[in-house]
Amino acid sequence: MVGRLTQIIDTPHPGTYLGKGKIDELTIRIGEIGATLIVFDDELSPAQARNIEVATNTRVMDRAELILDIFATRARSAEAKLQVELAQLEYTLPRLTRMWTHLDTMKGGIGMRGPGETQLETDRRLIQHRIKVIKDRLLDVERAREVQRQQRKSQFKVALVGYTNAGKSSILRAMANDQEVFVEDRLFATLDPLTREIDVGDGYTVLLTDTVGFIRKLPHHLVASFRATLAEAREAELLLHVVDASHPAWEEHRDVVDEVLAELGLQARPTRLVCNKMDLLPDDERAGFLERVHNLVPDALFVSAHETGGLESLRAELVAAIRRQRPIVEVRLAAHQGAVLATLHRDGEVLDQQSDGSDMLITVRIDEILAGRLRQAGVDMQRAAG
Ligand SMILES: Nc1nc2c(ncn2[C@@H]2O[C@H](COP(=O)(O)OP(=O)(O)OP(=O)(O)O)[C@@H](O)[C@H]2O)c(=O)[nH]1
Ligand SMILES: [Mg+2]
Repeated sequence: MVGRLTQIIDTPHPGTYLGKGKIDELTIRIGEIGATLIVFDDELSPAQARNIEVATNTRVMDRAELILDIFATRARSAEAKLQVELAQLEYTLPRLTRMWTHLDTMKGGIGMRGPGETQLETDRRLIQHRIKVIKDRLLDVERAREVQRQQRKSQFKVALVGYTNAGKSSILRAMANDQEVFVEDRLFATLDPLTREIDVGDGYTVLLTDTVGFIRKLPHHLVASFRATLAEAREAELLLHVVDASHPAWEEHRDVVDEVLAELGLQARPTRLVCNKMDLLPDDERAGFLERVHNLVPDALFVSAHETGGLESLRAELVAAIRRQRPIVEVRLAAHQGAVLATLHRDGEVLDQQSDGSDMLITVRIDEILAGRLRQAGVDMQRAAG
């Protein structure tokens, strides 16, 4: 970066975002420092970007395009690559004319079609076709995922969500004791949802899923194309909202994440706030931080993915959540209740099965929905200890 220019504006200029004076100032600065690219930390309309490019004679990139570029370099799985490409194409479509401005001069007289225009239409069609192909492929991936999900139906599902760089992958890595989980000190290290089975102690396991990080002013194309990926989060019975406790703007980050969760229709999902990187908080800030969080979110957890034992409170909370949401029951079935037995095996997690005379005694972990169904059907069922 060679320079920075800021302006506080109530309403951006519809044509050029910045006012005329600021555009002139920008043009002069560009000439002085020899900048070759202008990056705007906001989303520009296609026309605004084009007008600024023309006025300054310099390539313009807005916040959305920059984030899309970063995503493109991070995408590793075929699915993530498709999602990023889709978002990029959808971003490009209304901006196509910009690329053909150099052909404007070749345009003929009034009412004639210039070569630029024809090319533009061809490009538009090609892009629209490609968008359709990608959407179809993503649907296939989504179906395959759905099958996988069905197979893991009975397990307790938890998803890590949060602002980029909060430490979601680090938590998954530490909990799963899996060094292959990718962690890096950069934005959007994770694009693909990754699920690991985690032993949380006391004989309980959970399926923990890591998800793509959120960011302020996330381009809406990206939110749309990552909706499928975030379907994993939608499946979760518990969301762990991870924040970086050492980041000065953590409260703002938390609000952004809450907004995106609401956009995804997940605002009512059981959620725990997990304040990570507690090891980075200076001692003199610790008390103030704890008090602030306790006032905002009384049941928040405080953890460190880097310290030994730094995730114990989270493990304990996961055990407690399973106990609350997934009780283990003992079911007594008579010989004629084979259908119930089949249901327990299909929708529950059978832990033990013994015969008691002509009856069957089954110890099974079930969710509230199945418990309700069994109760209604008058099945002999008792909550087991543990
Ligand atoms: N000191 C300290 N650093 C941490 C902790 N947790 C994560 N980090 C560091 O924070 C950075 C980001 O960690 P990630 O786990 O990649 O963060 P993320 O939330 O998965 O980020 P995205 O995938 O970009 O959304 C890495 O450099 C980690 O080593 C922690 O508890 N303490
Ligand atoms: Mg990550």
